[in-house]
Amino acid sequence: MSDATLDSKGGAGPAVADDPKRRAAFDARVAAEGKVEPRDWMPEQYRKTLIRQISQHAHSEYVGMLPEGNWVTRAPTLRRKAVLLAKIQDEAGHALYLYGAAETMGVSRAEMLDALHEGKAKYSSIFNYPTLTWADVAAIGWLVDGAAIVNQVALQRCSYGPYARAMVRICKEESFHQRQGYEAMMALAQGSPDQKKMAQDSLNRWWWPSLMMFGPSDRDSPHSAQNMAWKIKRESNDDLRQRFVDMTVPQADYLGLTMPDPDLKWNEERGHYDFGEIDWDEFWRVVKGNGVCNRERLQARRDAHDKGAWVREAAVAHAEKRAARSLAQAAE
Ligand code: FAQ
Repeated sequence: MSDATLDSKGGAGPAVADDPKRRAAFDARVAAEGKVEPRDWMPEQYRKTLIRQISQHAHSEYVGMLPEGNWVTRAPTLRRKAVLLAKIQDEAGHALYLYGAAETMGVSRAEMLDALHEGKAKYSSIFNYPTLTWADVAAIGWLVDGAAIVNQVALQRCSYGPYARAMVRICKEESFHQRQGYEAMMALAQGSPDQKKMAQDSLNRWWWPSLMMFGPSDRDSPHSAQNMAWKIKRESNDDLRQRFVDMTVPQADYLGLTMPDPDLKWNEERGHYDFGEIDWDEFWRVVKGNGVCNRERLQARRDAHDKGAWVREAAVAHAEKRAARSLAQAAE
């Protein structure tokens, strides 16, 4: 990206002058549910917002491999290990689709990764919690992938074409992730008393952080109004969170597990579950880099990046050698 620079939040893009005529055409296309494609004119703020959101989303998939990776060598059976490995590889694939989608907006992968490694770009708060037991791997599949799907199904209708299309495949894969997590949780919940206790403990620790994945409440969400108007976001943080609660409570009931929320109850009038207040102090603490695992996660990513430097250098050297060879052949 030669003509674009990253701002402090990882936003980028060439300086495109606002143009009322093009702006009106853009607004009309978005209003008519048309897709915006990479070569189309778009407001500079639309581009920056999408680079921020898509790159944060990519970083979440990328960092999100770490908590589960912690259990690959300790999965209880060969079958569980094979499934877990496949799932983690899927997350790496999701990061790649998403980095690719963000690149179509004129930011390079190296710039996005620098922003992550320097702590300038965010990634989902959920991945800053530790995976203490095997049940946490099950809980991630059931709850974290479950929450991710609810959010991402809505993003399939995002106005930016490459992001919306990436979401279609990602949702299919997340759906398999959620099912395998629920199935692993069921094995524990229906197992020995110790296994059931482990499942319950895991639900107790992951429930509230999963609700935080949907972001701040609508009244405290600075980006929501503009993102909804541009149809980047199709449903509000609170509406999606409510959908996740309504969907997940019966699943916990079926497992015979108890939600760690004394205020949780069905509200006949609303047709939804009421639930307790989220600890927003904890949310912002984690988002600002001070959760239990923030430092460890970033260090792990930086180390992996440094260790992979020789691969990137070798790939570039190989590409240069091939290019030089074809030039020489063409000159013969
Ligand atoms: N964590 O005004 P809003 C997954 C930030 S994928 C950290 O509401 P917006 C797969 C937000 O960025 C999970 N930061 O912002 C998997 C903004 O910060 P900024 C990731 C958060 O964008 C499963 C500020 O707070 N999914 O799990 C969080 O309109 C298992 C104000 O917030 C996505 O990224 C948070 N939870 O709405 C992988 C989906 N929430 O930039 C491995 C795409 C908010 O102003 C294993 N993203 N913030 O400094 C979105 O849908 C939206 O960006 C939201 C936030 C809903 C996350």
